[in-house]
Amino acid sequence: MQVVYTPAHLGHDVTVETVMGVEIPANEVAERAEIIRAALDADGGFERSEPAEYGTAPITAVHDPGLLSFLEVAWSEVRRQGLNGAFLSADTYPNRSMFEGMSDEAIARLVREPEHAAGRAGFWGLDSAAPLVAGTYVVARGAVDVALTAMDLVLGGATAAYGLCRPPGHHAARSMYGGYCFFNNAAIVAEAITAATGERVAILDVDFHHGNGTQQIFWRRGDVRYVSIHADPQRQYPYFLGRADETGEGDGAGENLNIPLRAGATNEEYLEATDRAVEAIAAVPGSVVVVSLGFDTYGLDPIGDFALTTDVYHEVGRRVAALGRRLVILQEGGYHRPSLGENARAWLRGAEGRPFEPLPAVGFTASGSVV
Ligand code: Q9C
Ligand code: ZN
Repeated sequence: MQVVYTPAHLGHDVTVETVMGVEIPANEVAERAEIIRAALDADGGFERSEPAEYGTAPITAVHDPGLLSFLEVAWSEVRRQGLNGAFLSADTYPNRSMFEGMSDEAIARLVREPEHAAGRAGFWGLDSAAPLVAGTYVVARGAVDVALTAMDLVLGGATAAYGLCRPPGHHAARSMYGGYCFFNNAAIVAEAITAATGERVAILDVDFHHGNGTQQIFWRRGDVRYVSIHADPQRQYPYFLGRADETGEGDGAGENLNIPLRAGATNEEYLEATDRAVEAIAAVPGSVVVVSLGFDTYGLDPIGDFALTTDVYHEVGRRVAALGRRLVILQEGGYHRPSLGENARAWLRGAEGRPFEPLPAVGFTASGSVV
């Protein structure tokens, strides 16, 4: 399988984030992509390719051009406005209750982008968990290029291709960034596939979190089926979307399937959910599936609460590939760095029908010697 990767992701150099007002070391860091890249190199069974450049047209096919313009200038505005923070996050958000009782016309007129960078971050952002830094815009554009390059490998005849996207994408909605995501790589690819082929497309989202952005973008679409297995939003981010009764509207009625799972979900429960998800995809026509692949479902993930082990990723990859459809596999989350490389190898080898044997763990001590 081809692995699309670019070292350009290093420019989105995030070191800290805030969670509920407390500063912590960032979860979505550059090392994640480097660990996966190194593990797939060490495997020997994967080939690497560089992304091509696709420009902004595929992005504005699913995102508000205003979001793109904001992200493009956000960091230079931070510095122009004399803000000295390590990253940009919002000051206030336009909470829906701020406008309670006002007419739709009034709201349409009043809810607009202010000048202050921290107000603009509130206008376009979902939460404080997507640190925006100097390199973010260029790197987020690069992640889209990685995803579209993987798509083109598949449209060109490959059975599957893997895009090592960083930053991830599935929390980004048409007019919103958030949750470590800036552009919705999977949604951009799904839209581009429908445009190129005229076929229906399915998106299977197996990140630990609900892909609220992907769901929102395709909510009314009859040609894109979104199926997601994730932590119940009663207890986990993004809290306000991801419940089982969200099924789509209009042409999209019945095209959205959410499978929320309990805390502590086991391999067995996860495979049951996988079978349901795969069945929902097999039920409608189409020859390509876009996979939003996250490893924050792993038992030791610092922000997840499932109990999965590496073996189950091999089996999930195998069951998804057994659909007999071509796969554009795009990296989303996964924050337990010691397991990321093996989990990615297991999933992708499963998708290729290859067996999985663990590679001996290689670590480095503080003095630099191999252990
Ligand atoms: N207590 C992705 O996995 N909130 N995004 C973390 C931890 C943000 C996750 C809070 C989670 C975003 C792509
Ligand atoms: Zn996630």
